[in-house]
Formats: sequence, C-alpha cells, structure tokens
Amino acid sequence: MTHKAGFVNIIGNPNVGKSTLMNALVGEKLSIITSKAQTTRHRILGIVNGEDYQIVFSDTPGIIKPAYELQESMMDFVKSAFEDADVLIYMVEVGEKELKNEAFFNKIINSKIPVILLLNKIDKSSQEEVQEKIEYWKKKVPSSFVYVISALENFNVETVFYKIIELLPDAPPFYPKDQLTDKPERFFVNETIREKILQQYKKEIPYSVEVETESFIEEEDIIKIRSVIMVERDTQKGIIIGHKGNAIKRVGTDARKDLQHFFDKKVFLDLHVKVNKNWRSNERQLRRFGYKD
Ligand code: GDP
Ligand code: K
Ligand code: MG
Repeated sequence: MTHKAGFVNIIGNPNVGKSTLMNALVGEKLSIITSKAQTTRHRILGIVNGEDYQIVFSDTPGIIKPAYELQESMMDFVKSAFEDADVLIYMVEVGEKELKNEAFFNKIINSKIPVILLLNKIDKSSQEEVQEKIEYWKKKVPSSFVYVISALENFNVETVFYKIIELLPDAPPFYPKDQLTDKPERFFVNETIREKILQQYKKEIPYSVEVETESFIEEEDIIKIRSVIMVERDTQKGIIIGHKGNAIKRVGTDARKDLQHFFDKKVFLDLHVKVNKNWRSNERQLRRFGYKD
C-alpha cells in the first residue's frame, strides 16, 4: 500500500477564515478565531492522520505590511509556509471586490506548487455573486483548483479535503501517526486566553498583550494552570484588570470553560497581569515568546 504525506499551507489576507478552515479540516480547535485581524500570530501545525495518508496543515498569520518587529516575525512565518509546501491553499472571501497583494498572489500562482484557491464565506453571498466570482477567479488562476466553501458552516470542506489527498505526493509520514500538532499544551492555554482578550477588549489592548503560562500541572482529575498576561504599559494593566477585577475575572472564566473542553478535564486557572515594557519591539522578548529562533 502506498502512503501519501505532505505539507499543506493555508495563506491569505487577515480575516478571510484561514484558522476556521484549519480547525474544520483537522476537527479540533487548534487555532483561535476572532473577527479581528492579527488573531493568529504563529504558524500552527494541525496534523490529520489516515491509514494511508498524513496531511500536515499549517495555519499562518494573515498577510500584512509589518509595522513593528513582532509583525515582521509574523510575516517570516508566512514566507516559510510558502517555501516548504507540497500544496498551497490560498483563501479569499467570495465577496471580496478584487485581488489584494497582487504581486504576492502572482508569485504563488506561478510557483511550481499546486494551489487550491478557496472562495470562503459563501453563506454571506448570493448565487449570482458566487457565479460571477468563480468566473473572475478562474480567469486569474487558470491552472489551479477553485472551490467555493463556507469554513464556518462546513460547506464543501470535505471536497477540498479529498482534493488535497489527491494532490499529496507519495511519502512516509513526517510525524508520529498519533500526533495532532507541533505545539505544546501551554501554547493552547496561552492562545485561549489571548482569544478571550481579543474578544473582550477594544482598540490597541489585544495587540499589546502576550500570554505566558508559567506552570501547567496535570493531576488525575484536574489541571492546575498559572498564566501571566503581559502588557506593555501600566495603564494597560489597569484596563486588563478592570473595575474590582471584573474584566480579568471574565477572561479567566471564559478561558477556563474552553480549556476544560479542549483538555476534557477540570481546569483551575490562576491569572496574573504584568508589565513588560515594549516587548513587541524587543528581540530578546520575541525570542522568549517563540516568535524568533
Ligand atoms: P483568519 O484571520 O483568516 O484566520 O480568519 P478567522 O478564521 O479568524 O475568521 C475571521 C472571522 O470570519 C471570524 O469571525 C469567523 O467566524 C468568520 N468566518 C470564517 N469563516 C467563515 C465563513 O465561512 N462564513 C462566515 N460568515 N464567516 C466566517
Ligand atoms: K481573524
Ligand atoms: Mg487566523
């Protein structure tokens, strides 16, 4: 029996639904999802194993013009995802008026890597619009495969899944067949907390935050976690904590619920807030948080 395996990298502009798609393909919530751009900061692997295949998906941050060092590292993750792919998934919103990032897009389309173009969020568009868009994109990308999907409602995702398997090269598995991701448990704790912060706070606050889990102790019937929310300035610390600590309490409650679901175990979550001045522009801090080698 031949075995197929390869790297499938999902790229596209912020907020088109890349993380939602990866979670749908993997069947686990590995990537956090919010309506805000720059929710995903890292490259995250999601591995799907079958008897005769292994697909290694990677979700990436959206393509942006970097304004500070953290964002530069985020774009390095995107570039590396482009380099090692066996199959590329380029995602746009079906309702998108026209192509953004034309130069980058052309580079992808003209590479030797097979590209699957996904027009996402079909649930938001009329049939006429969808038909029109398919024509538009098929002209732009004659050699690739174009599908209209809804990552959110799981429409056509399975079709894409089987197309991917078809395109994979013959290869032995790259990871153990029971492995789901490349990230440790603490990473998912940090990300879950960050998702709640993105949902709950306005403006610049979520972008100034990094989360670090200092301890993760798994006992027989409970996981005890201690995490620190890091902000760049004192004023931000006050906002995160909120009046009588109510704001941070809500972050903790919401994150704990999700983590209990994710780990399928009772979770005790102890949250703290610290100021870490200008961490987003500090090389050493970016290395510490895994944005640089
Ligand atoms: P990313 O930035 O490309 O990773 O996008 P996300 O996966 O974080 O999704 C951004 C927003 O679009 C979230 O609010 C999602 O719920 C929403 N979204 C993703 N896929 C769909 C879809 O198929 N239909 C609709 N209506 N919304 C979607
Ligand atoms: K997003
Ligand atoms: Mg994302």
